Amino acid sequence: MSLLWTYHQQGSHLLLQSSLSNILRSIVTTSVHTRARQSPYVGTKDVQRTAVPDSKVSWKVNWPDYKATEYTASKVLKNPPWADDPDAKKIKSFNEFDGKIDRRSFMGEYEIDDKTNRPRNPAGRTGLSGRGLLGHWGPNHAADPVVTRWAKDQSNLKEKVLEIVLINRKDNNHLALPGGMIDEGENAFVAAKREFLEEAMNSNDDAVVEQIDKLFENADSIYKDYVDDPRNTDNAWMESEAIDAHDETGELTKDLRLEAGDDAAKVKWVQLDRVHNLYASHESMVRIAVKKHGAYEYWHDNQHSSETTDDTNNK
Ligand code: RP5
Repeated sequence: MSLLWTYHQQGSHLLLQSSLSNILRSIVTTSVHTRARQSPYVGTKDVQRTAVPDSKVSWKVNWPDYKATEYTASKVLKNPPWADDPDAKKIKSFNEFDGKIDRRSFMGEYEIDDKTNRPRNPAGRTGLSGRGLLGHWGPNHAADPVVTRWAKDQSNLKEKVLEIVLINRKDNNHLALPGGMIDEGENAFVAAKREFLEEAMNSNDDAVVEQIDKLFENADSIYKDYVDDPRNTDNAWMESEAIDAHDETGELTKDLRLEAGDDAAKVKWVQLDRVHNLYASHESMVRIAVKKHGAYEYWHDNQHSSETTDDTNNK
């Protein structure tokens, strides 16, 4: 588990905020990745990962015969601007900034294979070597906006329920936070706002940007960690920082006109009154926000909804 501290400058006060995310995360997440071991590999019909049982995920468990399936998508091998050179030996600066590319991990220093110069996934074996669909060897950094407010109709509820802005991803229709990759030189707050504008508002009009700036004015970092993303491999993996923008009174979001854009097929407000089958590690991020705001901890009651839930509204 990463031991990070988040510093926020608010007015003239420098607040040292202990990593609430790490404490809460340990309560709400499981310890081994599961989506990062699924077959066939996402986006393919025939790339099967080597099966890795829970007991052998950790690199500390000796497995001399372990041989992962090698796969890197052809669009990644073509070396587009967002991807690294196919030869990991060309990368000189792992575990630090490499020009504008942040190759540090929230999980601490990761190991590099002596022979291949490939980084080793700090969360353990995935059954797949190479980069799959990911551009960078090692960590690939994302930011996830967690935009919440209190559900409007609380009359039949015993505890206060939050609602949250979620999208359906275009690539797999999964219900997800409207997050995305951090661009070179960006920080997570800027990236989370930009992704929210692109995927949940489909707009960069000045008035809309101003509205979202206000919504994120008191936003907080609540999660900085590994993500159990189905694209992860033994040598490339997702990490994310989740940014919590909570609208306590409902005033900041009452005129928000949600519209899906970019990688999002749909966008909606979703009530957090049951478990939704969210993408990657988004459920963990959402639970941290729920605990932080003292809302109904829906996961204690064993209800589960399909990922295309109906209890949504767009106003
Ligand atoms: C997840 O993938 C992150 O948590 C983030 O939501 C997302 C970033 O990837 P793209 O949406 O850009 O594909 O692991």
